[in-house]
Amino acid sequence: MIRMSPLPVVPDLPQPGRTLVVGVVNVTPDSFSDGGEWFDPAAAIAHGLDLLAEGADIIDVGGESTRPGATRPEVGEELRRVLPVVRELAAAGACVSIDTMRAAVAEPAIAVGARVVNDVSGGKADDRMLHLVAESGVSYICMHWRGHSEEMQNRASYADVVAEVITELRSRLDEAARAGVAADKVIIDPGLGFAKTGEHNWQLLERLEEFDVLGRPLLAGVSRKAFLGHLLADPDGSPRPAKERDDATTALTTVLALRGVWGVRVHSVRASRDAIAVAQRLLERGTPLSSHSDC
Ligand code: PMM
Repeated sequence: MIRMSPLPVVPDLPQPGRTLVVGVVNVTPDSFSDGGEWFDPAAAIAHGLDLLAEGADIIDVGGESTRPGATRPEVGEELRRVLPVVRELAAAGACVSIDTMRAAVAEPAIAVGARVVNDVSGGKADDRMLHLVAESGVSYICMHWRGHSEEMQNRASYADVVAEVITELRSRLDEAARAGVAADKVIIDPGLGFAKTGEHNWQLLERLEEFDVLGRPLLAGVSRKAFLGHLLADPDGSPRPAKERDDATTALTTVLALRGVWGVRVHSVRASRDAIAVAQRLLERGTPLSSHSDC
C-alpha cells in the first residue's frame, strides 16, 4: 500500500520530508548483532560519526542489551558506557537519542545533549521515566513491552497481536499524558521481537496501518532481527547470522518508507537511506506500483 498523506512530524526533531533513519550505536558487550564491536567509548563515538556521515537523522545510543535472556548492567556501568558517547556525538551536532529504560540514565544523558529518550519499556520499567520526560521536554519513543529480556519471550501470547499491542500502547500513551508528556513529542513503536514471535512480527508489519488509530508517528525496529534470520534460513534450518540480515532489513525499509512510517531504527544507515531515496522518488511522482500485464 502506498502512502497517500503527508508524513507526520515531531517538533524539535529533524524533518527531512521522508522517513527518518535512526542509526544504532550499541555500547554493549552482548547485543545480538554487534555486541562488543562498539563497547569501547572511542570506537562507539567513531561509529556514531560514521553513521552520521552516512546520513543518519538520529543516533540512538544504548548501553543495555535487550536481546532475549540478557542480564542487566548496573546503573553505574550503563552510565559509564553511554555518557561519553552521547556527549561527544551531541557536541558534534548529532541529534542523539538515549536508548534506556532507566530515568537515572536518561537524566544525565539529557544533561549532556540527548534530545530523545528511546524507552523500550514505554515507561513500565521505571516509574520516574515519564515524569522526567515531561519535565525535560525531550521527545519520547514509547515502545510496546511486556517485560525484561529474561522473561519477555514467555509473554509472547496474544489472541490478536495487532489489537493487543495497540490497546497496550494506548494505555502507555494515556499514562504519559497523565505524567505531563506533551502528546506531540511521542513516537510509538510496536516493539518487534519484544515478547513477539516471528509470526507476531510479520502480522504487525502486515497491519501497521492499524496503528494510525493512535494518531502518533511510528518507528519500526526490524534491523537484523531474528525473524529475518529465520526467513533466510539455510535449507538445514540454521538461521542466517545477524550480520548477514542487512539486505533483508533494507528490503523492509523500502516497504516501510512506501507505507509512510515516520522512522526506521537500523544498523546499516547508508543502505536504508538509499532504500528511502528510492521509495521517496516513487512517492513524489505518485508512481502506481500496481503491475501491468504488458510491461
Ligand atoms: N530494538 C532493540 C533495541 N532498542 N528500540 C526501539 N525503539 N525499537 C526497537 O525495535 C529496538 C530498540 C534491539 O535491537 P539491537 O540489539 O540491535 O539494538
